[in-house]
Amino acid sequence: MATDRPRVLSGIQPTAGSFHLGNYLGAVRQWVALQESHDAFYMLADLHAITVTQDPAELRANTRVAVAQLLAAGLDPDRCTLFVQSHVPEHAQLAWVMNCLTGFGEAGRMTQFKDKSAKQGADRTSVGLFTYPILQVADILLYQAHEVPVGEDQRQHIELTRDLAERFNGRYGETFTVPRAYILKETAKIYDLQEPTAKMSKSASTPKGLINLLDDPKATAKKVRSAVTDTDTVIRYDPETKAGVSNLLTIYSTLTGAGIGELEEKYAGKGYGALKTDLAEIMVEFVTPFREQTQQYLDDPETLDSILAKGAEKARAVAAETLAQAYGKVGFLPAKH
Ligand code: ATP
Ligand code: LTN
Repeated sequence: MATDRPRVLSGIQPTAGSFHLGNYLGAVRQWVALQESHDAFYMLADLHAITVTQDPAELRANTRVAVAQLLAAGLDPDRCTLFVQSHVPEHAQLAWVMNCLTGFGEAGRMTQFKDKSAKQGADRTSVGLFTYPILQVADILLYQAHEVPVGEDQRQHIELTRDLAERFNGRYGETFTVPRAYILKETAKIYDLQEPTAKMSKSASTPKGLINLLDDPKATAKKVRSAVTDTDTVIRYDPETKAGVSNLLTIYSTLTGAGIGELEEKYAGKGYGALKTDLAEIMVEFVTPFREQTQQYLDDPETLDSILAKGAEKARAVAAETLAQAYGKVGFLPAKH
């Protein structure tokens, strides 16, 4: 793999049985594209997954399903390094160092933590959830990543990564690359089909507006056809006043490559029904082979395991070198073997 390419790193949590359309359009699609131009590292963030209560058998199964989906989406283990976070112990090791560099108040200002802990209540919120963003910082800095492809909801965590990289470099000398968030404006935030002002999320209050890629395509088509729009009938991209239609146009445009303007023209005077029916069909054409390919990968666990073993080995080589540098800078006495 060419090492003069800029580096990207990103991760996704294996916390659900299926990725949703927001995960795919907001993040995974960019991962696939970036493996062509970048030295790409992609990770199943299983250490992050246990910051909320997890069933061990489900976590194991979901991790495999997540790997299979990433391969079905187009990640190629010959073009990127695909690995499981817990297979690379350096993540937890660097996270400790980063924990000690982060202010308590600073961590307390992370909005995702505030939202999630408010929902769960303080007593049910783990300290792991509190330090979750700092583990994410370690994930990124270990690989000296230049860019981090994620959805808009992760921007604050990337800002924290930049702050901590600069703080460490300032205190101990140049060690870490300061990364940038790679967030495409068009797909930074995909919205719930029933509640088009809320982010599409696996933890939505009802599954009706959530498109899971592994769901039955017929159910998916139905969800698209019953997406909430507005009482007007004009098909125009205007996220402020026409959130539902604009979301559908974004999804349509990204999946087909057609420009938004082109779509506005195509559906001028045709009404929402036509747009939804066509988009439902496009979705079915997208998810049907995706599901089949995911299943094929799942049916071959030896291949999955060997991909992950190779990925962990490649990831560890990079992570170990960065960790050794960081440990040395902090003043840890080198262990003699
Ligand atoms: P949660 O239910 O906790 O909100 P999630 O559904 O957002 O979880 P994650 O595993 O946290 O899923 O996200 C994985 C990746 O997908 C991240 O890069 C995130 O920014 C992106 N992402 C998630 N939801 C969306 C969305 N609605 N639009 C665009 N990107 C998204
Ligand atoms: N918090 C991220 C998942 C994640 C991640 C990372 C993303 C864990 N480590 C490192 C980018 C870089 C999320 O999507 N919820």
